[in-house]
Amino acid sequence: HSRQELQVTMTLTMCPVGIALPSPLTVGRLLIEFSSPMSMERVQRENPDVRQGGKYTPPDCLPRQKVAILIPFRHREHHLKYWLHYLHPILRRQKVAYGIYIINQVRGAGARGWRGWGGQADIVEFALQFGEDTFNRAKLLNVGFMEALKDDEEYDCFIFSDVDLIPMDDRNLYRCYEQPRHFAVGMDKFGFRLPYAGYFGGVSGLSKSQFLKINGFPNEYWGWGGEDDDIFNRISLNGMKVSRPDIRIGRYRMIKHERDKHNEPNPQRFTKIQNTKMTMKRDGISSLQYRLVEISRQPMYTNITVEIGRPP
Ligand code: UDH
Repeated sequence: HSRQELQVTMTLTMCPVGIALPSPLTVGRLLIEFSSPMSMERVQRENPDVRQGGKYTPPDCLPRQKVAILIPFRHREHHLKYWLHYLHPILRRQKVAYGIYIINQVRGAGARGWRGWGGQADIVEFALQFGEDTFNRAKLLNVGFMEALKDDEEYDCFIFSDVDLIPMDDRNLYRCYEQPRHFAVGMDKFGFRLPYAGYFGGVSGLSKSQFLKINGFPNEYWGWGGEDDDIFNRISLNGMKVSRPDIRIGRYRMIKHERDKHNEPNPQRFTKIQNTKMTMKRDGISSLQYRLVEISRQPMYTNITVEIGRPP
């Protein structure tokens, strides 16, 4: 640090821990809609203080936590634009230091061999999608945890968000808490209520030590469903409790969509979640294997492209 930098640092006070209501920082309930067209150029234009790779540090206070926001991803570019459009300004108002990571699942070398096989781009794209492997949300999030820490070892909080979920109230603070946090308590598709007491889906957050205590997330849930219940079990089995915002504040809008290809409901999920106690020690961040394909720093986010294999 130069002398000048040190002086600036010393005069800054810590960013606020929580939000005393009403707060001059947050605005409360937000209007969220997905009908006006959105472009990455607009998001960039409206967020000039976000640094390359989707990183931000509050300029006027010392942040208490460094938060990595991890989004499991495949073919949802349209949703991502809205997510970035809404979340960057919210996170800025919340005075968090953060980085956004998109964890993009791609198929291995076999599929890429189709490229150059000739013809039009859309045929190649069809071939790529047709030959795709089953999606695995929790394993992608484990990859995100590892890669975010490789990028910046100072991250001490990890927030895991689906790409299609937008908070409707900026008092729902994206940081880590004494206990693992479930943020998405009231989604529109569930009538703004928790669908069941142990629900941990959509958007959640764990500190680095909470995440390591549960051995991260399971790698063996291929396809849709069950992984969030397994994570809830891991939390309870390790003597922790889930914390949540007030139901009036933890409201979310989901961008409507059809079920994706290659993410069909996993029929094994009901039996698997009965066995978390046995599986969590061997299956998790300690057993994670993947092949990193590419890291690319975009203006509004960091893209981590990865091969995570396929179901046995
Ligand atoms: N995801 C992708 N690409 C995929 C599958 C999943 O990016 O192909 C990610 C994305 O971040 C998504 C998350 O994983 O938000 C969860 O997957 P999901 O949105 O499919 O799960 P959800 O429970 O929807 O929200 C299930 C399908 C509902 C179909 C309803 C038809 N009316």
